[in-house]
Amino acid sequence: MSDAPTSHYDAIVIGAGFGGLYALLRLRDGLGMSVRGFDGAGGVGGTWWHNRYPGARVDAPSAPFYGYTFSKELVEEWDWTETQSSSSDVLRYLEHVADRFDLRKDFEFDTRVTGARWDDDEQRWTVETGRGTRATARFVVCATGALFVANKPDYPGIDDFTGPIHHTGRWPHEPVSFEGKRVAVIGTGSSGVQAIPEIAKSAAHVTVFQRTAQYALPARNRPLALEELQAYRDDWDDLRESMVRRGGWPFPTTRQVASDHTPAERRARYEELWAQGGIHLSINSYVGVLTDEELNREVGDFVRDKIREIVRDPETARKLTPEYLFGTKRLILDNGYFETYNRDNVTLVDLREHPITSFTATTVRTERSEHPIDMLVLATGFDAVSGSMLQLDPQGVDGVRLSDKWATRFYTNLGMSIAGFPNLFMIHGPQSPGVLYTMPLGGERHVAWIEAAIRHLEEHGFGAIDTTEEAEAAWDNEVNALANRTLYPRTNSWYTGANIPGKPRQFLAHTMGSRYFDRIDAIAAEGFPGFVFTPQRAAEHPTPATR
Ligand code: NA7
Repeated sequence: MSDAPTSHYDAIVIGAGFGGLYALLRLRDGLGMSVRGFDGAGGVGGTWWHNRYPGARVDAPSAPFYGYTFSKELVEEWDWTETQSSSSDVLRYLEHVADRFDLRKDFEFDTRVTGARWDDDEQRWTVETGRGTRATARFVVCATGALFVANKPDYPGIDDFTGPIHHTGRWPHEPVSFEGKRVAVIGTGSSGVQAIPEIAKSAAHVTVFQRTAQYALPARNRPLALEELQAYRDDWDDLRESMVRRGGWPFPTTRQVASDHTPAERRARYEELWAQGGIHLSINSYVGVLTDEELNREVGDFVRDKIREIVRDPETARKLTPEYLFGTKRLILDNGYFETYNRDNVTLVDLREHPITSFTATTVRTERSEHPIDMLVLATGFDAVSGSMLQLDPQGVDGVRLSDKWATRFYTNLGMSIAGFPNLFMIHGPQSPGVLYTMPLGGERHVAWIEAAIRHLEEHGFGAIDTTEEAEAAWDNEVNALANRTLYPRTNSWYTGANIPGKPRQFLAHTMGSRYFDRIDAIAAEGFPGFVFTPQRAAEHPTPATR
């Protein structure tokens, strides 16, 4: 590490998205600590700072549920405008939160943390930033984002392409015009499916390069009437309680068993839920869509039929029809995705039939065809969940690097703590519910646990909290066993790490959010079994820079 001047804090928070903002707030105002936040972006927002591609929207139960729940005043005062919030609305909301709780002054933006090293004698972390500065702190909270490290394909010649290349997960902040342009889009996950209809509205031509056909359910986004929002506010305590009890989902999920209905009745139910939009078809049709293969295939068949109904050209419809088990990749909520293929200016290339072979300065080539293009949009996703922690690559006890510890498998305890990396906490880390739960609420609950752990440590005069490899192995077994009860692991997806060449194959999320959060609350209440506390070593800590 360099000889840069060093500032000292009680805690450092990395990331200014939902999780990081709330972590800073609680550690600063709840624990009275001096806290410094860092983010490589130019402002608050985290994922929402970077994912500003056209059409970007929340793909979970949205307004007002995709927002903080800790402050009723905040719920009362923020007027969400649509049922599926757009990325710009979420960003405005987070800017409002940052101002309302005076969080900006404690963050350094445009400042990426490039390294973090634990000193076992001092019981402190030292972090180094891309600006050449250094800071130390007793605690580091990594709110580094589950969808942060962009996955960029390395097709032969891609760097020879002379037109603009935009990754959806690193979208420019200046407006991007598609007017009159021939645009290639690679990737049809949520980002591609959301962006393609918007790009097609003004581009001269859009050629979509699809590796896997996807299920997408109609989002049926619409303006959120103030009366509707007010009804949610009036009912807020119950709705929040419902989210806590039901895996982050604010409404009752179905208890209906498929075999109690005839095939015709089931079909009618699917139609109703399709018309309703959102993820209802998955969670409100029948119990077990993600565990019962027969039911899953039936729901999948229903969506396949819908695609064939919507897309007029039968060959295009065939290519767009997914084969994998319904819902085992992230379910996509779309706004006119399949309809877009009925436009004259949209062409679909199936990469399974015609793989991309190379790029030239002005074209994309497949084995069969060459496509002249003016712009390339990469909607190719992320090195999800573990990628941002590995990019940080902290060094724990004895200088062990996380990249070595995680070379073949991502071990954690509770998805928040890593053995050999004391006083370092992750929000939405691997093996926590993360992306399978409503993320703002999940982040709040992680922060509450971290706050309780630090409080416990302070009250007992401990200097460090760590976990053990035994606890990690037990946690790994539990997360795996739960995942194996579902159909998720049967499909290659970013949930299993399969989208990144060479990444360890492992189901990256805890599948039962409510059970998980009850469990971590109980662990905190029981004095943190599975964790090891070390007495404070340093007689005195460096004076914090700010308080
Ligand atoms: P996703 O869901 O990972 O989608 C990425 C898409 O890009 C998907 O269709 C991939 O096909 C495709 N892909 C990835 N690499 C390549 C290469 N090398 N060549 C061709 N196609 C490729 O990322 P998103 O950004 O759409 O969504 C991520 C999450 O953000 C989403 O779930 C929401 O929660 C928000 P594949 O299916 O792997 O065959």
